[in-house]
Amino acid sequence: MKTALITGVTGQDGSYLAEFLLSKGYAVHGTIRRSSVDYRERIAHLEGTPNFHLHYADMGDSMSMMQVVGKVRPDEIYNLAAQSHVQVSFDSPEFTADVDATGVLRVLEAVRLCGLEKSCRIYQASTSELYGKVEEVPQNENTPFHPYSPYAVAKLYGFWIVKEYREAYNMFCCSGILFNHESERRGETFVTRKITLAAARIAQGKQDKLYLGNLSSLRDWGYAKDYVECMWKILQHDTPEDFVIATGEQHSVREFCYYAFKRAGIELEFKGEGAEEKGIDKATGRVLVEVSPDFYRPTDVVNLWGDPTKAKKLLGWDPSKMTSFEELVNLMVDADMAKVAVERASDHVRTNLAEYLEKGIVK
Ligand code: NAP
Ligand code: F7E
Repeated sequence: MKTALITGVTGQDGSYLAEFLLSKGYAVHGTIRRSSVDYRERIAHLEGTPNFHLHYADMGDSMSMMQVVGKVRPDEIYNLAAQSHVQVSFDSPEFTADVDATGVLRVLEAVRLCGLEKSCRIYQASTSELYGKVEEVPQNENTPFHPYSPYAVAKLYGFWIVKEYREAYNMFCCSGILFNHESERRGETFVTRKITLAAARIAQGKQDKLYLGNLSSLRDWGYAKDYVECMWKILQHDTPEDFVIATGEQHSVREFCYYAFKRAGIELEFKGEGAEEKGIDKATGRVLVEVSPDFYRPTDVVNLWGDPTKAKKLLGWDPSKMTSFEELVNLMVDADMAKVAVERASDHVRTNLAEYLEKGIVK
């Protein structure tokens, strides 16, 4: 039985990857952080599963990293832990650098200091944000990097230190340059999930309007569940190499919004430009989407489009067999429609219960 260690197992990708590796027969160990409230909802269904184990460790704390690597002695490490929100990286640049840049070094050094550099394969969660202010479209493994946020600059260090350890110490460590991948488990402040949740709430009368930033920004969006399999494939490849993983299709934030509202039963029409642009419900004339400059970034990456030719050739990655853009939007909206319906039902029960208690109908 192979043993894998996943840092960031409580995140979107970590939770799907843990499920995937368990299904492949791995013993899966994940790192978690102490929190005053328990936010392990993405992995709650896995806790108690044989072969699934959790350990406290923080990317900012080399001792905890050494301890967990030394104890688990993994065959494979998937380093997914990161401060992953680009906009937040402008507010917390030092924390982002510590976790997303130096944190990678801590993992690599922990492997070396535990004497595992010959046996342990390491996957680093790199990102299309490295292309930033893009210098060519679409982007592949040879496209020059031009990071355009504190997040991307930190991730660039992660990319290069992985390459350095591969060359200097002959370690099997690789970066997956993954383009945006989303799911029903996506954090609620990333644009796709913010939109699908708002579409569900607006359709069910729980929210009036959605405020967004740059509607024209372009992304190559895939489904997270499809992407985690590629992380594993990258580590099963004969030689340690870096790979772009993407769908090869590009859509705007505006388009994502249009399809999400459509799935929720609302047809939007966009009128106006820049900060004055609005998404209007065609049936009622109500303005449901507005632009708020609060969501603009000091520097924004606006033209990401991946070219996954290398992964197609060497890893058998076939985007045409994966979840399509429209299927992705639909599955996210459907999940949020169900979530909001459950919230409404429990609101209803609470309101009725309060009324019955007040009237003495129930005691
Ligand atoms: P996510 O949902 O934000 O998950 C991030 C994970 O990192 C969480 O488990 C989080 O723990 C953990 N973490 C954050 N700071 C930590 C620290 N100081 N010490 C230990 N753990 C810490 O991100 P994701 O979407 O799954 O992405 C996974 C990785 O892929 C990240 O490195 C991200 O930068 C990268 N990436 C993501 C995408 C994408 O489109 N999703 C694309 C390219 C690359 P808590 O739950 O305790 O916060
Ligand atoms: O923004 C625009 C925003 O925050 C996408 C992370 O997983 O993918 C993710 O980073 C675009 C940007 O993702 C809003 O300006 C408009 O141009 O969903 P996002 P991201 O920045 O692409 C990469 C690959 C990662 O590596 C990261 O870890 O959408 N946008 N209006 C908005 N974005 C947000 N969040 N909120 C808005 O209201």
